[in-house]
Amino acid sequence: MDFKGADAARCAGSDRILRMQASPSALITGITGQDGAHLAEFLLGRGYVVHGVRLYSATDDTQRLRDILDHPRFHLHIGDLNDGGSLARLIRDCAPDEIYNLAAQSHVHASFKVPEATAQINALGPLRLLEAIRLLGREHEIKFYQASSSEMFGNAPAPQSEDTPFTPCSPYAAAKLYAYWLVRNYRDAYGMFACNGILFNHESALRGQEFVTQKIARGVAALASGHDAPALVLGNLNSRRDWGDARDYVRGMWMMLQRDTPDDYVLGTGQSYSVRDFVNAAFDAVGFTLTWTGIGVGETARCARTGRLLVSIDPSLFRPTEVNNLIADAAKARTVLGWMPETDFQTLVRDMVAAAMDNTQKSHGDDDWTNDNYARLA
Ligand code: NDP
Ligand code: GDR
Repeated sequence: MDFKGADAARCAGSDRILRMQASPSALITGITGQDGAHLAEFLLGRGYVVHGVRLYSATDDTQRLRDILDHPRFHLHIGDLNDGGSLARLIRDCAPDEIYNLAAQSHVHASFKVPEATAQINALGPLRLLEAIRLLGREHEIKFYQASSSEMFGNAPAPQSEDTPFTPCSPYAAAKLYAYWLVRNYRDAYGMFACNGILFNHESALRGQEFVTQKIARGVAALASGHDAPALVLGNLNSRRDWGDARDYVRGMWMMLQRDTPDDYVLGTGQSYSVRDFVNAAFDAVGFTLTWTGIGVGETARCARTGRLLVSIDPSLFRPTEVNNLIADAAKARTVLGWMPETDFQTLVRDMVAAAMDNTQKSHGDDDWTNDNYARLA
């Protein structure tokens, strides 16, 4: 071995020893999103050094990270799933023990409008990450988590488990399915510790406002506050989802990477509710009872007491193809990982509406809001 090689081996060896003694470290792509923020907080709580990857942005996109930005074990880096070089550099420089690939164009309806961009990020992005790990020679050191999705099941009969055949119904789901198979292939071909978490819908106060749960929570809070808010305009009310709490799901991601062998796991609650159920529960949380009339795009909901219009339908919000009914069979995660969700549907809805209320209240400077206030205004 020449001097350079011996020196490099010594450095690599001491680096490994240092890392064994130091805190575990994780690289999270999609750090500015809902799951990125919750996972970072969870891992910091477990003593990790956390490297978060965000897109370059001229505006401040770190709102969800405000509580951890100054944490001494948290580091923010610029990177892009569309830029393989940036990913390789980050993996080399941060030398993480675990990588969580959460970055995505994550909006299903938007994927019909920007299918090529969606494929670049959601399908080829994970490929770039896996190749970077392999080309850096770290395929036997880094554990890799891929954010796969229940959308990959499409309209396969419910409940859906790891053994259910996939029938993707959108460019988003098709791109995620490519990444899913890639993870399995890199596991088999190169012996990588790579896992797919096939996660059903999970929500929180940090959920993006374009997703239906947050749209409903914020719309209800605005209507309940009485600040001249317009009625909530929604698309398909009949689709059913298995909605859980994001904080339960980021714990599940971590649990997958703590096993001795890599595998794929479904995470979900096993309960499904329609979008209409979510609307009813959200209005119920502020003391409104709804009266529904009409069918299809003519359906509306009014306040049962005052007759005020609260919900109407816009056909442009329907998707070209819809996923009708998702219900998780998470038995494998329960038995192998010991994972169980801790928040039920009613609590999730109430928490999201309460958080939306707080925001509405702060932005309008109100200070005395109770359910009775809201009910009086309806
Ligand atoms: P979000 O949409 O909240 O977050 C996605 C993140 O990816 C954002 O930080 C976004 O940055 C970032 N991003 C987008 N494009 C790129 C890119 N080219 N390079 C680097 N980063 C990029 O999603 P969630 O947190 O809800 O979901 C996390 C992951 O889990 C996603 O992959 C999603 O598809 C998947 N998933 C989510 C489920 C859910 O119910 N939440 C269920 C199953 C799977 P910016 O905000 O700046 O655009
Ligand atoms: P989804 O979440 O597509 O399941 O993907 P979303 O909240 O967008 O839609 C859920 C259901 O609600 C119906 N819907 C509406 N949806 C939105 N966004 N806006 C509306 O106004 C509206 N009205 C009705 C939709 O048609 C759909 O049936 C989420 C994302 O987080 C993905 O990244 C993730 O992979 C899956 O969950 C699991």
